[in-house]
Amino acid sequence: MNEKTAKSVSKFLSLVLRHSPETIGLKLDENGWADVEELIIKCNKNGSQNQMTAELLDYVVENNDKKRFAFNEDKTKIRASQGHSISVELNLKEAEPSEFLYHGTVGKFMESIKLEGLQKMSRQHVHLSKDKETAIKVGSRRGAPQILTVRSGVMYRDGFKFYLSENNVWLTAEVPAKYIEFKS
Ligand code: HQG
Repeated sequence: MNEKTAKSVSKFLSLVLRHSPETIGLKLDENGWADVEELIIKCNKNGSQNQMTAELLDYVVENNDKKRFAFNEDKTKIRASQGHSISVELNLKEAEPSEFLYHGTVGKFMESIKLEGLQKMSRQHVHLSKDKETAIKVGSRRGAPQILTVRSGVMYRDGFKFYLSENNVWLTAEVPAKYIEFKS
């Protein structure tokens, strides 16, 4: 499998399974699942760059660098494991985080984050990483990365809820500024 093809399919799936299924006339159920057969047909009718096949979908689910997508048990349905902007009920597992988690961002957002804390912006949750390396990758998508250390242990003990997605991204509703260390 050509890695360039796999990446382009992953991007297209992120678009339709996290943000705008309507671009290809797809409907997700309330838990974010799309019917696999319907997805394949609609990708092929509506502008996927690559010819979508069950094999290609299998490959992307298995080999995706961040395991962004998952099948249900009998592989009739597929969904994104996190990262949605549309409202879906993922039945995320609540979990106790380690003492610190990390968030990668860029300098231009810093003033606002100092005032408002980390907000979920257009997504359903604030995304946090368990190590700095991952946070650096997340921040680098937008420019020179700035890494924020989140006092997740203290937040948790103060009653904030944390969730761990299927693909091991830490999620929470918001991080008030007082729980953020601005020097990493
Ligand atoms: C920033 C990717 C101003 C925040 C990644 C971020 C991740 C604020 C941007 C996942 C703010 C939102 C999510 C505030 C937060 N004022 N800016 N109060 N609070 N921000 O893309 O965390 O590859 O929605 O720092 O790897 O960058 O797509 O969130 O820069 O896991 O699977 O607002 O997306 O995963 O951006 O990335 P995003 P994110 P995938």
